[in-house]
Amino acid sequence: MSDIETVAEILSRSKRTAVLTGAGISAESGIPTFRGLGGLWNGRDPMSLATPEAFASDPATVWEFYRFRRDLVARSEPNPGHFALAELGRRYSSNFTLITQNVDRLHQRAGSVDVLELHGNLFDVRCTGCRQTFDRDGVELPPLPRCDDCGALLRPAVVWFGESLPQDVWQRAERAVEQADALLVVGTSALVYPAAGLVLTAAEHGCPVIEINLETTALSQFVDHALLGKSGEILPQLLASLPA
Ligand code: BV8
Ligand code: ZN
Repeated sequence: MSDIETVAEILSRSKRTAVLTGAGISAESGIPTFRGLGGLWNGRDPMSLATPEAFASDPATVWEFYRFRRDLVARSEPNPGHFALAELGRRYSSNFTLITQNVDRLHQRAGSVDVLELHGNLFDVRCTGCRQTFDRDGVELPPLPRCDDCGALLRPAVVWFGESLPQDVWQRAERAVEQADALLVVGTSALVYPAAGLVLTAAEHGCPVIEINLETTALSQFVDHALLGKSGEILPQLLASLPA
């Protein structure tokens, strides 16, 4: 286990920093983690709902799941961990890439810009007919929302299990990690691929990997420095230890 000063030293020397976040960074905002949604939502495993098959067979229930999460996130606020990463991004400016698996947009609400959303977001919707994407942030959606243009069913603009990630976003994330000289991995169980593979990519390129998590994870063996604890506490401490 490392300490904050060691990690701050690595970050202060880094010329190109990449960060990969997961649901854990939003936990202190009151948003249950993906595997921590009590593990169940209305008795259903979120994993069984976040699939094209579930949407095809029971769109109303899948939409109920996503409306529940949209409402929860809309009532939540970014926490000090999100704000610390936004400040880190401002200090590193062009040589800082924030990659997230999260769909809650709390990074953007905390001030982070150019966030690479590997799994989409809860606020855009996509038409299953004409494929257009619409911003429905702040909009109360009906049980089965339909496209104003073609009348087909709208779906959440998230990447479901079994669906491929947006190619342009994925390629930018891969390139950022390949070129990084420090990778910060925050609040992810590192079980979902290809996102978790970014950590292996960094390790293969000899990039120091720093993990911030409450516990060890599937990828802790590839990590050079582990800071165990809450990201909402550790990230501000890390920021405070960096030269201003
Ligand atoms: C793909 C959007 C192929 C939706 C998400 C069989 C069939 C099909 C595919 C597969 C298969 N087997 C494997 C796969 C691949 C599959 C996969 O990886 N499955 C896993 C479960 C084994 N991946 C896919 O399907 C991907 N697509 O492979 O496509 C393909 C290729 C070409 C053409 C066609 C297809 C798509 C994956 C994307 C799925 N969508 N989200 C939605 O959100 O509803 S993933 C979902 O899990 C969330 O986005 C979440 O971010 C993500 C990962 O979870 P974590 O973020 O890590 O969250 P988790 O709860 O797990 O962990 C939280 C962590 O935080 C814990 O470690 C905890 O200790 C820590 N923590 C908690 N509190 C704090 C904290 N840390 C610090 N501070 C705290 N306070
Ligand atoms: Zn349409």
